[in-house]
Amino acid sequence: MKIQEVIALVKRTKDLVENQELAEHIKVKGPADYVTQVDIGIQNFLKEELSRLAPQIQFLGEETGLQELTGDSFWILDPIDGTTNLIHGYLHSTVSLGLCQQGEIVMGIVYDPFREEVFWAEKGKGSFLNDKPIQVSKSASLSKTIIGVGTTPYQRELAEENFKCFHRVFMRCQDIRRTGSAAMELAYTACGRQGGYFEACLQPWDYAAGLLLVQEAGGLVTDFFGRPTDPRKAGSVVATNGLLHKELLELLKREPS
Ligand code: 2AM
Ligand code: CA
Repeated sequence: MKIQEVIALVKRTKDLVENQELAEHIKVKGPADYVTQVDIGIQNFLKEELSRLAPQIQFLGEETGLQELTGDSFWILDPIDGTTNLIHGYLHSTVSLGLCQQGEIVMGIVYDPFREEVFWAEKGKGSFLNDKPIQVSKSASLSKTIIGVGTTPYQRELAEENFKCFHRVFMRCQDIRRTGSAAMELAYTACGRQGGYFEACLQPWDYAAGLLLVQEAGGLVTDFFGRPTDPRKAGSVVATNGLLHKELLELLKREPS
């Protein structure tokens, strides 16, 4: 199976992502947590097509939730990362697909149909945006870069601590940004549009693909405590160009309660 075949499949979701009528068919999963007919349509389409392309690989998708996976090899799909944006026609949503083998992401694709941008990476082979290689930014200081933040909208009890972190980071960097799609934040970190990104309590499908994009573009991904990210588990994510990592982690230290 070649990554270009998988990319071709992922790009076939464009019409579904851009179908605003389907995006308005919404089901509430939890606080600030929604699913639309677009999410479900894309997941069904890719699940079926991927099993045709590679029948031996298992499947984990956001809309089926975390489950016991017995095999060594499985896809991790977020059919729409940035569902709230999709519902509002905000045009910042991505399809995120990773391939996990023996606990490691070996292939990652983040597709933004609104800008026709496909970010992709294979383990050991670098990261690309469409047909061009990409690298993380070269900024060695927060003061010279943008930092993306994520608000963990479904766990409002973390808001006070999160927003204290945003304040600390904002005072040190050029500016902060918030796209509403974790996969897009990671892709933008991989191609150097921003020096880094962080968010508490993400799920594997939010960051599986983006994690590899950042690593293969020369960057670093850990949790808030600097520990390596396990793509099979939920947790916090800090992604940077590597040079900014220590400075950013320092600002994310939780204050003693
Ligand atoms: P989603 O659009 O696929 O739901 C926004 O801060 C980021 O958090 C988005 O990438 C969003 O992904 C993700 N997110 C939203 N609800 C979530 C949940 N219940 N668990 C984990 N991630 C979630
Ligand atoms: Ca989603």
